[in-house]
Amino acid sequence: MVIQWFPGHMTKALREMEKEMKNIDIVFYLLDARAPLSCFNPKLTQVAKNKKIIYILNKADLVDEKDITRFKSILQKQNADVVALNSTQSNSGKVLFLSAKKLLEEKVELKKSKGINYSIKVMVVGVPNVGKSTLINNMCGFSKTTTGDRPGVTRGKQWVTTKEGFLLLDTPGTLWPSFEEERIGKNLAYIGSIKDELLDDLAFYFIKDIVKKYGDLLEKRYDIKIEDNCEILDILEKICTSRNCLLKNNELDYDRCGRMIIDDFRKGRLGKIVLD
Ligand SMILES: Nc1nc2c(ncn2[C@@H]2O[C@H](COP(=O)(O)OP(=O)(O)O)[C@@H](O)[C@H]2O)c(=O)[nH]1
Ligand SMILES: [Mg+2]
Repeated sequence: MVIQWFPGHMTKALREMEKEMKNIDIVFYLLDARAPLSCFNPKLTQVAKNKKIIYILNKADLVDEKDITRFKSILQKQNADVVALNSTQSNSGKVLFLSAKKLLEEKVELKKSKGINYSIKVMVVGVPNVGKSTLINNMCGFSKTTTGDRPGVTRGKQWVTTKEGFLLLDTPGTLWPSFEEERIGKNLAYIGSIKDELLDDLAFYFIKDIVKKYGDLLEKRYDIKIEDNCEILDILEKICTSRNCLLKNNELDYDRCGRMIIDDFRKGRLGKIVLD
């Protein structure tokens, strides 16, 4: 599978984030809990260097607790705070105020001693579609920024203030010019960080990548039976047939079927699946 995309506007966004970084106290680095290691953007990590970081395993509701524990222990090796979150659950973002305040206690206290009521400034970063805007809305307690289940919904600079006196900066999702491994690119595509129009046969590769570990989830969701050594195309065909994905001439509609499978995965309807 060849993944092509044009990171031009993302390069610009990264440059703007780099400029803004000097005003920032802390970075909330969002990672999709289903593929957190694939979500690590080397460019972003570079931009956020020397900053206090909280890693957020977002969409934690879509994975098992044991995977959260595994990812937490990997990330904690980087000497950073890690918080698992479901940003769609109201008030779940509250824990982040506490974590951030703790990390910045010294600065806030110092300002206080000078009579300044300091607002902690947070930059919220992560690949497209990881839930940045959803988290910000959650922390504000109402819908301030635009969210959507596709990359590139957030454009331009958006600061918002919370009741707790935090200033949050939403940022456009950023990718990077080349993936070290094809697997990373594919994982980012499955979780919706890369525009779907750029990808052919996504569902084919998705099934191929997960069938060994999660074949039973496919069987259950689509009411099919997957024999050992079954070809991937056969599995797609079974799903097509079972879901009645047909073209006008009664041929199987693999495209529609593929979109359905990917959408089911993204919304968590297939069950709890991790890719990393
Ligand atoms: N299940 C689940 N879905 C989430 C979570 N956070 C965000 N989403 C969904 O992911 C999609 C992308 O969210 P958005 O905030 O626009 O991502 P952004 O591109 O990083 O700003 C939306 O459909 C959200 O409803 C979460 O914690 N759990
Ligand atoms: Mg957004």
